[in-house]
Amino acid sequence: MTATDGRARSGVIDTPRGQIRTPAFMPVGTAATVKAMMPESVAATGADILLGNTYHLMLRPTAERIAALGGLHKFMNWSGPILTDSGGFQVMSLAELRKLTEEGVTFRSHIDGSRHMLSPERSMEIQTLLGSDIVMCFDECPALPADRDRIAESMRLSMRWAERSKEAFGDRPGHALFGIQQGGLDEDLRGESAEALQAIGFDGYAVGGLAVGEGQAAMFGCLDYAPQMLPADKPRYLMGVGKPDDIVGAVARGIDMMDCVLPSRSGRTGQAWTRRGQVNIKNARHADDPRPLDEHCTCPACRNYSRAYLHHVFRSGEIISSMLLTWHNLHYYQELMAGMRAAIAQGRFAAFEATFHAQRAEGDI
Ligand code: PRF
Ligand code: ZN
Repeated sequence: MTATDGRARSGVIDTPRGQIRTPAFMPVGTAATVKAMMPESVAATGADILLGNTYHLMLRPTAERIAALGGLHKFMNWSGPILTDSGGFQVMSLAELRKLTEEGVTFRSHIDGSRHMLSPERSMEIQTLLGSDIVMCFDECPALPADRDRIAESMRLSMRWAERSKEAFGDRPGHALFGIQQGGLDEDLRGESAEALQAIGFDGYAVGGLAVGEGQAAMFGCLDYAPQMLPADKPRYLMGVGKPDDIVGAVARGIDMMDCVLPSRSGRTGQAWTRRGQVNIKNARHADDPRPLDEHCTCPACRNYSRAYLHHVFRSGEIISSMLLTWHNLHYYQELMAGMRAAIAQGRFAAFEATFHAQRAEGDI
């Protein structure tokens, strides 16, 4: 950690594959690609690290095939750090015929119906085969709302799985293993989970189990206490978050890393994110507009194309529409992170937050 401002932190995580400047946003490269982007373009937006998924890659093309081809970095042509999620969360949201036991989870692939198994041991094996730099523990994330007994039982299972994950991960210099705090919106359960993880000992700690339907106010309520329960001298990663205002609020509460499909996914559905909020490029009001999406943005979509063009290629279903809007959205997210890092370093994070909200309140021009 090089600077703090209130609860917000900024710093650098050193890995053998390069530095991760924090607060960091990790673009999602689920299927060994950040959809619609060349890896060098993703790097040009300012991303230091990508996220990959155990669940998708184990099904297709398989972890064993990627390992035989030299690992995920070489396979997808990304030389920077990669964090991989452990698969449990994706099994619960995507797979069919899931069966959860103490051992792990069996399920059918959403692609071809084939049967598979994931456990802490198998998840560690797959993430090792992929060559992941930051490996996530195998956990279970219950959907909210759920009753307290269900959340407690699930969290304790995740803590037993965290211990098995650590044992199976072993000692791998240059590779990190992160624990995942669970416990829903219950402060005592979050505390119990944080203690269990610290007793095992991890290189970093994630806050899991949020952004699963509880809403921003409830999520921020939990983030008012949950990150502080985790060690101050290790990275804190909020999984699967979020919209720009979620990200700013999370950083204000002590989060260092985040990932979300939102900037890339919404780029493919005609949604752009700018300093002034959300813009739907499909809207007819853009059809004759010669101005860029955001006159202050330096991304290729804003430097070289009009709103009218972006509107036209989206309406025509042209591939360049996804490419340009995804690039813009990822660029905007990385600029937001860079702005927060600078503000924290200079002790003006509160002013940064105020400007961020004021600009959004003005709305799209
Ligand atoms: N656990 C894991 N991955 C996740 C989550 C979790 O709780 C979430 C919750 N927002 C997103 N991705 N392993
Ligand atoms: Zn732009």
